[in-house]
Amino acid sequence: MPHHKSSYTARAASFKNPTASRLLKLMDEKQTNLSIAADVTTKAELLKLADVLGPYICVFKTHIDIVTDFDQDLIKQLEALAQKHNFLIFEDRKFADIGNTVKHQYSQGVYHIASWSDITNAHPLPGEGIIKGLKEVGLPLSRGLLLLAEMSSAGSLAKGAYSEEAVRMARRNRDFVIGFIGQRRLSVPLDAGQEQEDDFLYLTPGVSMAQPGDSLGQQYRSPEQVILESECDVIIVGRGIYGAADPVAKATEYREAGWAAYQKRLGV
Ligand code: 5BU
Repeated sequence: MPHHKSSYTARAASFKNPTASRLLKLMDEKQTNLSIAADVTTKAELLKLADVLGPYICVFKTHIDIVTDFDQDLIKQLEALAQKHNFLIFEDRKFADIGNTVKHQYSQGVYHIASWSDITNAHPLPGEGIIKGLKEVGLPLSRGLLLLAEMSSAGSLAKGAYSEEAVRMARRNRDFVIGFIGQRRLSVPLDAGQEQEDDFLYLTPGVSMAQPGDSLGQQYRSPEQVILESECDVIIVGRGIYGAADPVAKATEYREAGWAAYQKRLGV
């Protein structure tokens, strides 16, 4: 059976990485494949979103470097909310440098991302050294990495052979690379000696039920297009939720749409 036709829980066992298994199980437990892109610029707003939306999401996605009044207490409180509501934290850092540099960017600096973010992501652009560098830091902490195989923005250069190579890199690093940021489940010819495709998670930004895009190149698709047609696993929604007058009501709508599409995919 193709991976995307199995339940999230059934797929959890095939991942050695504990963060991937935990995510898949909690999605079925909480009945949600919704991730919020919490792109707000103050500590108070970020924590408020985590607390009010926590019950409806599987992953809380941050851009920690846009928070103007960042401090360590923000991390402490965010971790407490992740525990309270049982969601994972994903710092959308998009690392893009050589292995030795990203190692420091991941573990040190102001943010110490590896110490609190369950999941982070990296561009495959520099080659496999970027994975090896991040892995040195992240694997001992049981973290998971997503590779940016594709982007949602118009004119993205991450396509074709580039995206396929991302899949091959992931196959070689399955202990740490748990999946992709992408627009669709990728189908790449098996490597020599490989008997069946490895399962990977696909988390997909560029989701809105209201807009076709924004004025800066963002392109949106619906939860049904992403989960059912493109066979991805998690919908990532930002302005469609936090920009609405009632974010909790909107989160409920996106959660229901994402879940209905998943059930349709399973044939439930
Ligand atoms: P939006 O408000 O739903 O458009 O926010 C989308 C979020 O996903 C935002 O945090 C982006 O940085 C992030 N994103 C994206 O939009 N497209 C991509 O291909 C990647 C990340 Br990778």
